[in-house]
Amino acid sequence: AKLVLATHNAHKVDELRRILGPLLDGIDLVGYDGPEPVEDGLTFQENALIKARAAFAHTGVPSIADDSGICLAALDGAPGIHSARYAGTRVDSDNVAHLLEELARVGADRPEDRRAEFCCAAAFVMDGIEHVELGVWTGTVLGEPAGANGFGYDPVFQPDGYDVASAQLAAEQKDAISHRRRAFTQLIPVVRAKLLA
Ligand code: ITT
Repeated sequence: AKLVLATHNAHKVDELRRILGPLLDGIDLVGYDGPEPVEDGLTFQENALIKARAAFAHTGVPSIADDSGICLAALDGAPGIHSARYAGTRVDSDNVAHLLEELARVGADRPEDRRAEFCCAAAFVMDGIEHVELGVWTGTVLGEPAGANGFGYDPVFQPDGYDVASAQLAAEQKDAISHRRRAFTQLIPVVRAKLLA
């Protein structure tokens, strides 16, 4: 059975291929280069469904999608669903710099003021079926970037239980505990049940 992965973000594709690999026995995961829908949902879950629906509509093949981002209580949940373009561009280092500026602007200096959640919504759409799962990874935003692994906000996200940034974890370490892992670990049994039924 074929399954379309409806993301254009190469970093997500890498992580998802690693995370999903062992779970996809009997399923052929293919990329998506069709049109990107307008992501006008108000939640990660809505936007993940919008992307999976668009890929299914365009390809006719059952599709999965990832919508993700980082949320800070000190910033009323920002950048949230706007994480990819928080600084007005898609440049990761600009987005990280903007996040640190915003935290400085509101005086969120102490670690306890810098609590953060990475969220990932994983959606599955095929004929007559729509399903979405949310994965959350909690931590703290650091004062300055560290590490070169991962992407996006990984250089300033210190996961709970670790004393390094997510960008200082090996790929397999991040894959084992991330918001993306949590969301897709919940989604894939549903995909398998429907696809291989
Ligand atoms: P697609 O819509 O094509 O999937 P995108 O990059 O536009 O790709 P999103 O709208 O879901 O996807 O934005 C996700 C952003 O959230 C991403 O660009 C990062 O800035 C941030 N992000 C998500 N997961 C992350 C992770 O594991 N590590 C670091 N940053 C992450």
